[in-house]
Amino acid sequence: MENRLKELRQSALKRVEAAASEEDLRAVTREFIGKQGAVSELLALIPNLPPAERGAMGKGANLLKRSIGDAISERKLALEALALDAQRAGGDFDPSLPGAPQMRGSLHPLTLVRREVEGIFSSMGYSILDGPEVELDYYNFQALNIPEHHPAREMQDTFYCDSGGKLVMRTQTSPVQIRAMESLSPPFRVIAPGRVFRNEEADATHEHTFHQVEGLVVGRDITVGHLTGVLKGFLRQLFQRDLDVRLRPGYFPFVEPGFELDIRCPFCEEGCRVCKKTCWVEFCGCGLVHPTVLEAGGIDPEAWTGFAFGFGLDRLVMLRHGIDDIRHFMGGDLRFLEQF
Ligand code: FA5
Repeated sequence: MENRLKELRQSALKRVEAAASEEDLRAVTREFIGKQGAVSELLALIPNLPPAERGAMGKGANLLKRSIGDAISERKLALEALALDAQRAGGDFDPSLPGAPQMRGSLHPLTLVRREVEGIFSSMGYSILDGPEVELDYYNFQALNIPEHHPAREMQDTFYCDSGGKLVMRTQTSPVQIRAMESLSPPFRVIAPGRVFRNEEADATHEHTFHQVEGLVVGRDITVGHLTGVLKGFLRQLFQRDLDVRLRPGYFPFVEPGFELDIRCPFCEEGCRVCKKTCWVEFCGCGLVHPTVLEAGGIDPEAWTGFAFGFGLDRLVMLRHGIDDIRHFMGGDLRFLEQF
């Protein structure tokens, strides 16, 4: 039996060495290590051997099977390399032909507009800040003048991350206001774009995960005029023309007075689908920073004042590109994404 193993090894390796094509290699595989090949035949004889010899024989036959298999794979690679060399040498290979086309990705529309927004505010001297998406209740609510059990908590359905209610998925980018106040000395101006989360059912204009851009300016004698001036300047650059804005009273516990700022519909004069025939489109919540919030951020409200705003980036992108359903953004449909 041992001699048979040796013989088989020698003849199989010789055949592999001599193989000149894949077809030859397939034949060697069949004859030696296939289901009915020589090695399998040998394995079938093992039960007839004396028990003391069976183990060594089985091991030897399996090793042989593996080494023939390895030799076949090696020879296959060598034949492929030879074929490529021959093709190149024969002049059929044209290195100037274009390669197989590759699928190219593109930036998401939200990323494109976020970068544009960051560029405009940077040009106005604003720094760009980031904040954690999993946030302490303290920053998301308490320090923003929304204590526990305050009815304003009902305005934003919250995903809580722990049973104690200390950790939340941030419902707004406003907590970055407090983090900014803690880490910067006034005067300063910052924006903080980022993802926010609300436990809401999705529809054409609402998502549970969406994006906001927060703005905060702290300085001396800040007024509502500064606030509207900055937002009008921003909108002028974004839409490349002057757009009227209007303020309506709006309640946010962290600003006083607080407003909703609307922009005149960029698409029509008499009312259209986008502005729902009102000629005005809601743009953001905003106001002058509440003294209690400045204090929570470690800033003296007697010496400093500020304004803040927060707008939904998704809705802005929808407005910009006439997108009718917010769910397209995270739907993963390439036909939508490839348009940007
Ligand atoms: C706020 O979140 C305040 N933090 C904004 C603010 C900042 C006010 C600073 C004052 C000072 P509001 O809940 O209205 O406010 O959300 C702001 C914007 O987020 C909305 O105008 C809207 O564009 C967007 N938004 C709110 N909920 C959703 C949602 N479910 N899906 C998509 N966008 C949303």
